[in-house]
Amino acid sequence: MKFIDEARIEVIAGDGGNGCASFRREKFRPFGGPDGGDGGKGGSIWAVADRNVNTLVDYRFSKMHRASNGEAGRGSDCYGKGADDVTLRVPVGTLIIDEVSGEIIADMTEHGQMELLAKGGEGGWGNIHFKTSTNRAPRQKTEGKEGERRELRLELKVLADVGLLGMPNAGKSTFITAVSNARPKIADYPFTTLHPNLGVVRVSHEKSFVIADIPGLIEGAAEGAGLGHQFLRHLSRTGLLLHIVDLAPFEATVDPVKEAKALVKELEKYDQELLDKPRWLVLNKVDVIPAEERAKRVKDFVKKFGWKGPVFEISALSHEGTQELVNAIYQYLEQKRHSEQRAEETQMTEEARGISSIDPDDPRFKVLD
Ligand SMILES: Nc1nc2c(ncn2[C@@H]2O[C@H](COP(=O)(O)OP(=O)(O)OP(=O)(O)O)[C@@H](O)[C@H]2O)c(=O)[nH]1
Ligand SMILES: [Mg+2]
Repeated sequence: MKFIDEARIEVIAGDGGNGCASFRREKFRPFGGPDGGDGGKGGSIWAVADRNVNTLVDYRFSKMHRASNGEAGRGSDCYGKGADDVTLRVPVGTLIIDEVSGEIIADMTEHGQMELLAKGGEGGWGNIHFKTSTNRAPRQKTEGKEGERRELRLELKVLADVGLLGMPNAGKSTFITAVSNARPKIADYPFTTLHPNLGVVRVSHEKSFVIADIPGLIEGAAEGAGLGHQFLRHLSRTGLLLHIVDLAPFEATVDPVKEAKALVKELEKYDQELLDKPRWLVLNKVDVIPAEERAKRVKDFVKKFGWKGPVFEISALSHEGTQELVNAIYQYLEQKRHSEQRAEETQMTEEARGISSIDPDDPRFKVLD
């Protein structure tokens, strides 16, 4: 499932420094010529596509991006210093649109691609440039030009990195609300969530991922019970599934282990590939379990469920343990991304060397006796 991550920003390039009008004043040189230097250029603002940035979430926190002004020129032939450019790193796939004209300024399709968003103003000229044979003492100078300023909309189509699985009321929507910008409806009745919701989780600066909350699954979903299981298709492109379990069901007759097993069965019926995806167990609602019982309840559950993978204990409501889970997810996704990148690079070098392009059955490569 794709959704559009969006941010609105303002970019303001620096103004150019003014040129200077001044004259050489030195002892024993009564009529020193003009020596006013040029102003420096204002800083420009650039966008660069970076595959290590995943979402636009950082741009919701910092909306205004400014480059410094160039320094003014001074006497004694001093040129003003140009200001540094500012570079904004955006995810590969970001579309940059002028908010006022609606014009697409850039489509950042490739890692490393650089585009100018706002040009810094040129510096003004100092009076040293205006000296002519007839005017040996010019007083002219020009002002620095204003830097460009633009309001921009950034758009990025994103796919979910992580999918939430669980029975109705397990706390999936409460969890995505606790950790992301998504605000789905939360209620204590089953099937509150009717459509998938995506949320962006910001771990820290330039570190973020996307999570999908889907409707709850119940036993018999494959046969159409509850809302069915067609929503599982939204999780097919995710890299990690979180199986959220209500460890403290309100009704005493409900057995969390039985429910968790039923969910895995439904997953199996839907698609072996989804079942084989990396899956972590997230035991939710630990806030309602008395502290002294917690460890035993968790241990019993894991044992009866026969679970060997990673386990997290959280309270989506009080946020206990949610940050640790978010950090672990980010680390996991990051490692995965790096190994995929490495594999891609190795493949590319092998292709360049012609290794993988040689097919032993290709008649062109047959050795002739
Ligand atoms: N005490 C406690 N209650 C929680 C916690 N997480 C969720 N709840 C409550 O459980 C109920 C169900 O939460 P939801 O987040 O709507 O559950 P869901 O898994 O999204 O449910 P569906 O959308 O129906 O599949 C709500 O009343 C929540 O307030 C928790 O950690 N502790
Ligand atoms: Mg929900």
